[in-house]
Amino acid sequence: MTDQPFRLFYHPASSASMRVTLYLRCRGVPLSNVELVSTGLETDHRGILVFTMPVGDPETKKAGTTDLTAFNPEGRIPILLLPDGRKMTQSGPIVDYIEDSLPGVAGKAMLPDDPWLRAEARRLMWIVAADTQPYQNIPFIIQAMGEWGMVKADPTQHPLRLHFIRREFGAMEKVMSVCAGKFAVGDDITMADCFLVPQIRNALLAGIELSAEFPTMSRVWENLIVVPEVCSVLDDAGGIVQPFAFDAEKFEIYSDMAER
Ligand SMILES: N[C@@H](CCC(=O)N[C@@H](CS)C(=O)NCC(=O)O)C(=O)O
Repeated sequence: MTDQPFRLFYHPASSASMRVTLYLRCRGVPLSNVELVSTGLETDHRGILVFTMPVGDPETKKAGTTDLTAFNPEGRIPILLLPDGRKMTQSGPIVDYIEDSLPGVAGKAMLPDDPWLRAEARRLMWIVAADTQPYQNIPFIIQAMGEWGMVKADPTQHPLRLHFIRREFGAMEKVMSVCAGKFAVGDDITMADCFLVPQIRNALLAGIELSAEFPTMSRVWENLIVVPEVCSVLDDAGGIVQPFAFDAEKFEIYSDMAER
């Protein structure tokens, strides 16, 4: 590694970003190793959150625009920028790369040593990142209502969103009833917990009653939210329930127009 830090482009309103910031905080990676760079945040005419390049950042100046797609063609965060200009996207590969590239960081690696349990942790991470978050994502729900004729409802508690959260939480509850200890896999915090926390936070905004429906996940959640590092990341992002997922006023106007 060079003397210059990696730079993580993230936003506190982004649940995929929170997977990485939780990993960094819990793993004890100093800001001198991975600098946190908050993106800008706007909303479009539908009320959907749009992450932008941070005004005044050297990378924004280089790109000549605040349009995030100029920096990452996926248009998504988190993004890890290396001092040599390479960029990595996708929360899973980002945490793996940081873990593999920071041999000097003290403390315990955030995956179990046992290969099977390591795979269990990765299984939970993939269920969150691949099978849950994309289908319950508010932009997807708003677009499906406005453009593809899906039934109209409050985007945060839309039936499609609830269906996918319940379906995948049901699967994770079964997996965790075997592998969970104090945390998702055993008694130490792992990367699986870093992926679970923001997804549970989204589920709370959707009105899911965790303790009634998913008791193992609920127990792990209760243990997680008293861990100081987890608490501090949640505080930075506005609390244990996601505070701002879309612009309700713009959404109302947009969905009224879509109905006509
Ligand atoms: N699979 C990606 C998901 C990233 C993602 O969906 N990020 C959201 C914020 S939580 C985003 O940037 N959305 C903006 C957009 O889709 O235009 C990952 O794990 O990093």
